[in-house]
Amino acid sequence: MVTVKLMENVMKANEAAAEANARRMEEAGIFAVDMMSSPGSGKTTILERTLDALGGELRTAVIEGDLYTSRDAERVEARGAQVVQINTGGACHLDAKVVQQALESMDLQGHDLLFIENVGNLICPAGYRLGESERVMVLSVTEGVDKPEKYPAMFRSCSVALVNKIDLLEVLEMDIREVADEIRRVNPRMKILPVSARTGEGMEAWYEWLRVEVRRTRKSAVRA
Ligand SMILES: Nc1nc2c(ncn2[C@@H]2O[C@H](COP(=O)(O)OP(=O)(O)OP(=O)(O)O)[C@@H](O)[C@H]2O)c(=O)[nH]1
Ligand SMILES: [Mg+2]
Repeated sequence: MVTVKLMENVMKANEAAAEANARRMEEAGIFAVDMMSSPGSGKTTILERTLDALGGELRTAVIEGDLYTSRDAERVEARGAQVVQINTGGACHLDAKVVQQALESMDLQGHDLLFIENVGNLICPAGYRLGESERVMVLSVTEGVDKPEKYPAMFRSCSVALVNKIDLLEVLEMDIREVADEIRRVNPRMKILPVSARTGEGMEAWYEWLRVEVRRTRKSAVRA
């Protein structure tokens, strides 16, 4: 059927562009993270805090994916990062082609770490590789413990879950172990980092993970 073929072609073109993006970033020795979550889980707040903490240590750039506005881009730019805004014009996810265009306008050699904040959506972004080194998702505790089972593709496609807003656990009468168990039922290999971007609790483990991955990426770029 024609519609199936069209979709196959779209996915093939995306894979090819994702491969090209991955190669470019590997050559430049950049560790690239695709940050995904539902709207409002705290992706931008986590980025702001991360830039404050690691700004003096890692040269960090950000690609901001948003439907129409540049509000998140302005927030991270204020923290000193080089930022490229992508407005999808209503599309519910980024794809590798638009990221390829964004990479063209960036000084890749001058950076160690690239965050790509995807459009807030727990479904569509999971299907599109961008050429990232790792996929990281944010699940805020206010979203409820049933989300891993209801949106398994996103949880299976990521290697790290930042469980955000743990400062609210007490008000919500929630146990973080219950959230972790639900995630592991869907993805037993997920690295789970409970954090509060508001208070900073747990954020050091996230920074350490980033430092280790950046070092590993740099080393393999030097060897190649
Ligand atoms: N209590 C609490 N609020 C938080 C925390 N992290 C973020 N928020 C708040 O949650 C709201 C949404 O945060 P954002 O960082 O904009 O979320 P986002 O995932 O970037 O949202 P989109 O880009 O629209 O998908 C803001 O009001 C933040 O201040 C946290 O750890 N604790
Ligand atoms: Mg945001």
